[in-house]
Amino acid sequence: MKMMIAIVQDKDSPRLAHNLVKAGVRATKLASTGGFLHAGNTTFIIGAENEKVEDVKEIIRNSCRSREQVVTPMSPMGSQLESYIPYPVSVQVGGATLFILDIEEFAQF
Ligand code: 2BA
Repeated sequence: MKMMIAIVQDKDSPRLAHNLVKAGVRATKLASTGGFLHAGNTTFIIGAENEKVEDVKEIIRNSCRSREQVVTPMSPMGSQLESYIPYPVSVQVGGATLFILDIEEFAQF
């Protein structure tokens, strides 16, 4: 069994949740925050049998889109505010960031 941890954009979260339920895949959704953009995103925790992992990857791939996001960087520490001009920069966010871990034991009581 594997633990799949998928970090996705909030906009893709309802579609991914729907597609997982439709495929009979069990998942837990957590509200999370990206460390770089400080924007909300959604983390899915999915316990999947080994033979289901590729199917789940496909569902995640098909449910999530990559998007451009424009951010204005925060002022660098110690800089003179009057000389700091924050230029917006564009970053490419997601599809999905996926971690797959081995599960030593799975139990439900
Ligand atoms: P954030 O940390 O808010 O990052 C949003 C996007 O900003 C990233 O998209 C990437 O394009 C850019 N970015 C992040 N850190 C950067 C840096 N140090 N310099 C320049 N650009 C940077 P994604 O790579 O698609 O990541 C989307 C979200 O997935 C991240 O939101 C974070 O919540 C999570 N994530 C990505 N890689 C991770 C990792 N190695 N470990 C844990 N979480 C990760």
